[in-house]
Amino acid sequence: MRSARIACATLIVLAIGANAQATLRTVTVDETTLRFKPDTLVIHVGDIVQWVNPAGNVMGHTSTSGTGSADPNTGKHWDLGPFGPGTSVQHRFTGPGTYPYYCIPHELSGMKGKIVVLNAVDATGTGAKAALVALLLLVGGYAIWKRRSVPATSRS
Ligand SMILES: [Cu+2]
Repeated sequence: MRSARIACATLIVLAIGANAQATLRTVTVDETTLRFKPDTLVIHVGDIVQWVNPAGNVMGHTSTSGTGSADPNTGKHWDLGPFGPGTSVQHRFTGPGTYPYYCIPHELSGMKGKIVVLNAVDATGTGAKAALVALLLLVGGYAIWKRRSVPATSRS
């Protein structure tokens, strides 16, 4: 039982450690619709978002935090670009929250997006899933231990 607990604790630590790794996530500029794709991206703290302006596009774009030019905090978190066709820009998200952003030259066309940053461990994270599996193993181990403790004479 003690070794099972230690194994589970190790699994949980490994799960949290693995989930703390930074992942590179991509948002692509679609010039046919003047939209960021996807326009809402859910990531985890520590992840890096890369905005890509594909070669073949013809315009420069920005990724600027805030809801628009009227936002008093526009550009407070990041203000990248303009980046031309065939180039990209990146920003690493270090705090949880919902971060709206937009493209300065195409604000009036509605070119905007949102990055939702979740804590490293949450209900939908792989770390949480691994921790749940570890907990189920712990519960399972306990159930097996209980069954074995039942005297043979009491079995039907
Ligand atoms: Cu743009």
